[in-house]
Amino acid sequence: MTESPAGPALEPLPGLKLWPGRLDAAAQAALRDAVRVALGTAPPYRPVTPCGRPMSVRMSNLGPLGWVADRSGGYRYQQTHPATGRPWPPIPPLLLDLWANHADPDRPPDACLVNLYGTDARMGLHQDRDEADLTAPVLSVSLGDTALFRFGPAEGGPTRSLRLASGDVLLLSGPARLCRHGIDRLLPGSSRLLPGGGRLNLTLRRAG
Ligand code: MD3
Ligand code: FE
Repeated sequence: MTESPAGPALEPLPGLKLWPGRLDAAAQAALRDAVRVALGTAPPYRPVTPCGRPMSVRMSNLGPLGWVADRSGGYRYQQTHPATGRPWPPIPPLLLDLWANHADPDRPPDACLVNLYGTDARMGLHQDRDEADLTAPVLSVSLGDTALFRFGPAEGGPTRSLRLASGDVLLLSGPARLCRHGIDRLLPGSSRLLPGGGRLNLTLRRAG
């Protein structure tokens, strides 16, 4: 697997660590292809928020548990795809290796949320708190077009933004685990990795 220099290049908030370009072009293409195959049996769909609004980001999941949302059940993790009723496909080994190297070698992830952004998709500021153990880290991998990622302290207050480019890996641990965050917009045309453009974000978690 592709190795990069030892520590994270950036730690803009305590516990928020960024490895820019952690995956080289070959690793990005291999991961893109593995996810594309997996999504053949777990088709991306637009989750509907409890207030009835379809999200602009399309989602699917990999691994034993997947994050889902709908009008009736709210936000939760479940073992099956809401439309097909089938178990989610496995998490690709490359992602499990990244987790072992950067997050926690002793406790593997049991969920990988797949977020697909079209040119106009966005994700509003939120906290991730549907996981059973909120002390376990989250690891995010970005592929495709660069995104403007916004983040700020859990308690509220000023936010900052950061570009997440294809191949970047972000770790949210400790004090950053409950930070508020979202995606303001994409920079269209910034990557040629995904046919037709757009962005693919993979977040590894311990959900159960
Ligand atoms: C900070 N995804 O899936 S990745 C999400 O780019 C999510 O699709 C965004 O927010 C995306 O929940 C941002 C960076 C990220 C992911 C998970 C986090 C930041 C996080 C969990 C806790 C704190
Ligand atoms: Fe999030």
